Amino acid sequence: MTTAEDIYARMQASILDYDPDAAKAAAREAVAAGLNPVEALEKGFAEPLRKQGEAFDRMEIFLPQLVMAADAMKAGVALLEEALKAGGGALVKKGVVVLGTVEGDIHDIGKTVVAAMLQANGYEVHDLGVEVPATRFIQAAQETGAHIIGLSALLSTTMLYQRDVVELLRNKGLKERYFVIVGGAPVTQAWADQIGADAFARDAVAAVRVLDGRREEWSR
Ligand code: B1M
Repeated sequence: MTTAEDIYARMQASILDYDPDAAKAAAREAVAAGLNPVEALEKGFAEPLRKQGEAFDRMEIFLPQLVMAADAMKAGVALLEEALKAGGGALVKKGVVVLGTVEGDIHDIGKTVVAAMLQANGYEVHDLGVEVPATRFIQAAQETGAHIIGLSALLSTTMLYQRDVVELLRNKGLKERYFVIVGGAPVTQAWADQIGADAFARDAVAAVRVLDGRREEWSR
């Protein structure tokens, strides 16, 4: 009998082997077996991808291999996305979010997962993509009537652009109008406090929990 651990092992192997077809097949298996898509994503794909990042750091693998590992994960995530979105089934629209990866940063996997989880839990999400300039976040928030601006950053250099967005909002007298949530691998609660963001979330599940828990602040 195939267990969840067998499926996770196949998912992990697909990332370590840089094999998008195997990633898709394993993700399909995870969905068919009814595994929790959040857990499958974390154990099956995110853990081995982080291992690849560490190997890259130690110069055991090179950038093209890291790109191939990420591409394999993206192929698998695309199949899990529907299951992630179906998970919440919320009928009430809780709020409008504009979300993107900040200027200078091309990492989009975590941001896409956050977008899927928020959508699954009743938020209307406008995903602005990657390398989004501060002015674009604000323009999109105004155009969509957003309550929340979500800023993802994966590099210790680009997290500085999260601060730029908060500062630009302040300079335009718009800071009180939007609830700003920040996240990404190098981002911490201390950083969020330092730059004056309203909230920090460590992962996609926490992002939903934080926004759900603080609704009165951003619907003010
Ligand atoms: Co990059 N990269 N990378 N990379 N990469 C990191 C971030 C790094 C830690 C790897 C390492 O060296 N060990 C390192 C950063 C070091 C630092 O600044 N401290 C690094 C580097 C250096 C670079 C380049 C500069 C390498 C180079 O060119 N020399 C370059 C940067 C290019 C650029 O952006 N300008 C680069 C490029 C790439 C690839 C293109 C190869 C690829 C990205 C492909 C893609 O996204 N399409 C890549 C990858 C895959 C990684 C690692 C290995 C994995 C990132 C990932 O997708 N994780 C990463 C190592 C690591 O993170 N430990 C690394 C899986 C994803 C599900 O998790 O993105 O953390 P994550 O998202 C989570 C949470 O962070 C959180 O929820 C998500 C889901 O649970 N979250 C939020 C994220 N955003 C949020 C927003 C929120 C709330 C929560 O609210 C709004």
